[in-house]
Amino acid sequence: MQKSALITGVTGQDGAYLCELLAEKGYRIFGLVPRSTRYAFGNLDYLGVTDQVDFIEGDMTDEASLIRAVRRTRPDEVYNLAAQSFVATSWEQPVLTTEVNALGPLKLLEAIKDFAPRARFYQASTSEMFGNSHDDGLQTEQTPFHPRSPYAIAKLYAYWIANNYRESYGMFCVNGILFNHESPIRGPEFVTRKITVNVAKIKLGMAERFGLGNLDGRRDWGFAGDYVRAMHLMLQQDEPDNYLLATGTPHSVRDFVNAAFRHVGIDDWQQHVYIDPAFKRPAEVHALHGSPSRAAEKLDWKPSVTFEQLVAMMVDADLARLKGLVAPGMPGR
Ligand code: NAP
Ligand code: G4F
Repeated sequence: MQKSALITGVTGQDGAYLCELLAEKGYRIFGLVPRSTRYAFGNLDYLGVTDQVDFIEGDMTDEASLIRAVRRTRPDEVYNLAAQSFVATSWEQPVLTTEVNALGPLKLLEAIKDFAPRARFYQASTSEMFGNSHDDGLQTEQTPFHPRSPYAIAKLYAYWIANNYRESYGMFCVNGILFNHESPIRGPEFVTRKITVNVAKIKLGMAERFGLGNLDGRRDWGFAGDYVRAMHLMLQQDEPDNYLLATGTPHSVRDFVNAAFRHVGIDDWQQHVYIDPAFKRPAEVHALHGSPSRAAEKLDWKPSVTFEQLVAMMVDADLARLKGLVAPGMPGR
């Protein structure tokens, strides 16, 4: 029988890659979209999957719309990817971030409990919940959390409420604790895409320099396409559980800058990058470095794209877009 999935955050980076995967698997896909972005389908268009999705208007802050979406679709699987996902913005809009990222999942879980209690639920949890906490430099499913931003604190609430609905009501709720994952359709405000867009512009003579904040921040960057495969696998297990996804190989922002410029044959990248304090954060997470061993063992998952391949893929996509090789507006962000 055909399976169905309801995806919140369907127009985001992960939403688009997940749609591509589920469409290949023959799912009926329902996508929740807020009124404000009802027609912002750039990422879905980029991957050619817009036609595969039945869109339902709704917003994570509007409980009635979530109830209606779940009642109308009665999905087999729910992927809660919607979020105010930009950490820096969470200091500017902490209340909105909490309403979307913490209370949103609670409202969605309530709707599922009442109208589709057998649906399997995926919560997009994050390595940001660890903050600077680690065990010998490495984060695992057992590492204590110490969130450092309103974003991470809201996500920690969502993590626990998903665990709690599993324990309280026997619902199939899983948390994917995902480390940073990127792609050519990563939002341009995130550091990787900001770098690849600007490097492509500099290569093409369209810009000279750009500003960045903390170059010493270290992240464990993987490819979004790999990570959505694991989201799906988590919901196919016999028992619900939480899994951490990472590559296991961290790099600094400086490494990313260096690799992106190197890819286009520019060696003197220091001439093109300046430090702009406006991009420094009130509380920084200095280093995220995850161990994917449990996901490898239990889900038989491993990332397929290396750091160098990821950088090259993103820079090449931005070069192509800027040369007009991809229709304007694709992706539209
Ligand atoms: P993204 O590209 O920023 O996508 C977020 C999605 O949420 C967008 O479709 C956005 O719609 C939607 N959204 C925002 N506010 C909403 C609201 N009030 N109601 C309904 N939808 C709303 O994020 P992503 O990179 O795909 O990440 C997906 C999820 O994984 C997020 O929850 C993020 O926090 C989490 N996560 C991401 C990473 C990562 O490295 N990418 C790592 C760990 C966890 P609009 O764009 O139209 O506003
Ligand atoms: O690319 P970022 O903004 O991603 P960040 O804060 O790690 O968050 C992303 O990954 C999380 C998972 O760990 C997700 F939960 C979250 O939703 C999001 O997808 O920043 C990465 C690093 C930070 O250390 C930041 O301080 O880059 C540093 N950075 C330096 N200059 C900058 C800049 N970040 C941005 N966005 N812009 C800069 O100019």
